[in-house]
Order: sequence, then structure tokens, then C-alpha cells
Amino acid sequence: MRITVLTGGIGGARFLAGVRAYAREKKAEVTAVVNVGDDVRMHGLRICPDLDSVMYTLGGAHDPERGWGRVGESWAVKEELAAYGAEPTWFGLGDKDIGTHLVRTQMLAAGYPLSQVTAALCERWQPGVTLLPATDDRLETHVVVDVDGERKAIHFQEWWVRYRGDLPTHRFVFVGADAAKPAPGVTEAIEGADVVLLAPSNPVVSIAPILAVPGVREALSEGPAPVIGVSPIIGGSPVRGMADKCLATLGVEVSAAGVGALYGEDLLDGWLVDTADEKADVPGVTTRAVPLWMTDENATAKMVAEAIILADKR
Ligand code: FO1
Repeated sequence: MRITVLTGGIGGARFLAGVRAYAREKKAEVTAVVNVGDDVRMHGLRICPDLDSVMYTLGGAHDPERGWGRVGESWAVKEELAAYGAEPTWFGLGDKDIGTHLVRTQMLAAGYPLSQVTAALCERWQPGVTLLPATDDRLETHVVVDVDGERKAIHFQEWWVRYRGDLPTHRFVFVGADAAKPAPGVTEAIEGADVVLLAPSNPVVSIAPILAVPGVREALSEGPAPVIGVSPIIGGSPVRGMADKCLATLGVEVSAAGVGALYGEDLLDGWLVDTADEKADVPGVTTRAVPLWMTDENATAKMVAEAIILADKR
């Protein structure tokens, strides 16, 4: 069995740990197509938060408290940069994490595409799933906001980390998406899958940038595999992160039904919601209500099993 997961963010990384646990039991192969819209250049380094979240989480090296970055991290370089007044001081790069960014930035500068760099980094972490960036091309999520009396577009990381999303926010723009191509293996992983899962990631800034890469939506709708989404909203609140702020910007109701309808019947064959949302109705889409709290790997693997049951049923 081949399972392909579209994912991003910390919740997506946690979900993948459950997919891997399920896949080990069923001897299935897993490919994760990972959002790159959060990627950013800081202090001359290329940072890929979502790829790293998955790599560190599945490699057992993530910080479970903070959610992002490495466990047992130290911050000497961050303090040195701040002592020089080197901006941005609002973004924290840990010493161990910087090792990853240095290797990645050097390989990119030497001409390797991000997909090959990611495969090289994964040699160390052995995540047990194939990690593919959605694209090797530049694709960055920018946010149109009002700040200091001016309307402008800022990088997603500035919106989230610096301002905690607490600015009048008008829209999200996926810079570069129109010209981006799916990274090698992405359309093949979607078209060759037995099931495609949309992780309970932020639909607006984690999943939408992947869908914005020309060819991805087509592969999803033309490929034979059912597409099963897992709701990132439980009982009107996001499982974690800022999905509520992002959905409000789009005028979408912060509910399992709201996100299901945002994806819509063109994309989804099934929509897995929490038992708290069992009344959620998404026109044209089969829904199933099961516990969706990712309390541990076993609970998450059970969610995945329920998603596969939904895929078989539809
Ligand atoms: N999140 C923060 O809240 N503060 C930070 O200073 C920060 C730094 C950072 C550095 C590397 C990295 O891979 C992730 C980092 N994050 C930080 C997390 C990141 O902003 C977001 O949570 C993700 O982009 C959303 O998926």
C-alpha cells in the first residue's frame, strides 16, 4: 500500500508520526509532500520550518514542548547576533538547528535542488518516510497587513513570529506559486498512491500553498487515489497554531464543516472530523466522526486507520 500525505506545520509533523506507525504495521510506504511556503532566508541561511519539523519529529530530535526546532537546544549564536543588533532579532535560530541550515544553504549554493538537499539531510535523521518539498522553486507565503499605518505584504514568519498574527490581515499570497513546478516525485507520489491524506494542518498557510503549485490539484483529481482530509479544527478551535486567524481572514467559519467546505467536494472524497463535530456536514463529501486528538502516536495511528476505512468506504 502507498500512502501520500500533504502536510505542513507542527500538527502535520505529529500526524505523520501516526501515519508512520500505521504504515509500519501494514507494511505500507509513506511519502510526505511538505509545504515550503513558510521557508525564509534569515542571516544568510535558508530555513525550511515545515521540512525540518517533520525531519526532527520523525527523527526523534524535535523539542516537544516548544513544538519547533531541536530538543536540548542552546542559543549562543542567537545571543551573539542580538549583541550585534543583527536583525531580525525576533526570530530564534538555535545552535543545533543552525547546523542544519548551514548544510542546506551550502548545498543549495552548490546547485543542488531542495528535494535532493532534503534527501541528503534525511540520511542522518532516517524519518522512515520519503520527504518531498512541494516544489524546488521559490514559493513563499506573504501576508497583506496594515502595520504602522501602512498596508504592505510581509513574510509569513514575520506575521506569525513577530506579530503573532495580531495585525489587521487582508490576505495571503503565495509568491512564486504560478511559476513553480512540483518537485521531482510529487505528482508521481500523488498519482501512484492508494490513498492521499490531507494532514490536520493549517488549510490556509500549510495545505493551500501545496495546492497552489500548478499540477498538484490536477494530480489529485486525475489520480485514482481517494483524497481523505483530516480536520484541523475540533469543536470550533484549531488543534494548534493559527488556523483560526487565517480562516477568519478568508471569511471562512472556524469549524470542521467550514474547513471541509473550503477544500470542497472537488478535492475531497472523505472528511474525517472529531466526535465533537459529528454533525458537521460538507455537501457532496462523506464525513466520519472519530476522536481526533493526537495525544500520542497510538491515538494518531488509530486516526489514520479510520481515515483509511473512510477511503475504502466511499
Ligand atoms: N516560531 C516561533 O514562534 N518563534 C521563533 O523564533 C521561531 C523560529 C524558528 C526557527 C526555525 C524553524 O524551523 C521554526 C521556527 N519557528 C519559530 C516555528 C515557525 O515559525 C512556525 O511554527 C512554522 O513555520 C509554522 O509551521
